[in-house]
Amino acid sequence: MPAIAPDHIPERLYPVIEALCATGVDVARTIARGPLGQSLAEGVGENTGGDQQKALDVMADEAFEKALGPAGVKFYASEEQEGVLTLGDGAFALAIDPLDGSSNIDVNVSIGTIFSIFEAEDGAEESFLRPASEQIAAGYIIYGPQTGMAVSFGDGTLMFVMDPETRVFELAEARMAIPAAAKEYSINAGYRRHWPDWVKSFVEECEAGKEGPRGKDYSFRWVASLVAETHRILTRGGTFLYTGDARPAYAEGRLRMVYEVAPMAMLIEQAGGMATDGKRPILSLTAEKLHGKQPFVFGCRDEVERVAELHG
Ligand code: AFP
Repeated sequence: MPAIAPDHIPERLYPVIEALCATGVDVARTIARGPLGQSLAEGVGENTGGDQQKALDVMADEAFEKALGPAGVKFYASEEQEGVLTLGDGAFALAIDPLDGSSNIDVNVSIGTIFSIFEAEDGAEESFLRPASEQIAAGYIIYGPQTGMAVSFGDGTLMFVMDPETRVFELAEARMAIPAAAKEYSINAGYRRHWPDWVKSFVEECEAGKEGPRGKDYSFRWVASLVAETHRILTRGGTFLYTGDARPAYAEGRLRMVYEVAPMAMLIEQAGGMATDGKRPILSLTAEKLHGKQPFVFGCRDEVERVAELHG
């Protein structure tokens, strides 16, 4: 029984999407067992980007790498692998954050897998170091109260939910539409003292609420799981900011262009939202390094445009 039906999926990408979903079913089962299974949150090392690697990061990476070669992925670029792996002679180049939100693994908060798909070029790295607008598909799998998948093939953003009885991903929404107005904003406020002035100005306008220039109250949300924040914003609107700040090694923020920022930008723009580096559209930018960081602002169009005005 395939993990997802071929309806709504371009025929040539179906084997890759089905392999992602089938592996996602297994990863979801492992996460749902939590401490009943082997330790998932135990630190097992450091990845290329210097982020701490948890056991589940490595398990998920191994599972996706094993499944995607036979499904047509030629080049595999993972947050958990230093270089690009050649998995076979398929037509696609797939970038992946196998398990995003690792700091939430042992506290039962939604985490996810993020993926971005290009046509494979001749060279491995050149297949990924190219304009983000050349993605032919992008999406995430979210492991939460529901296991689900948001995916875009360039004609809207679709939302699927895994039926817990059958373990099959079923279509829940054929065309997500981010609401025009936001009531929430998301940023790690613990680092306020390090923010650039234009970020402080945007957040202070939201904090000023009804009495301030925006003329309405906002709620603040921070889950520290990009997939969970994106899912909420796709579903009910909002604004997310992770820009560069004054901390050492955070000049370009924390999120990685190739397998976090570019795919989320495609999903958001395809749902009628906006995704920038604070002022320029993410999809107009080109990754220069496989694990390079990228300042990221996304969400409701009028909010992201306000950020760009303040950025000046
Ligand atoms: P981890 O996978 O290392 O937990 O990082 C998650 C993440 O990349 C992204 O999912 C969050 O939005 C962001 O980091 C949280 O960063 P802070 O811990 O600095 O708030």
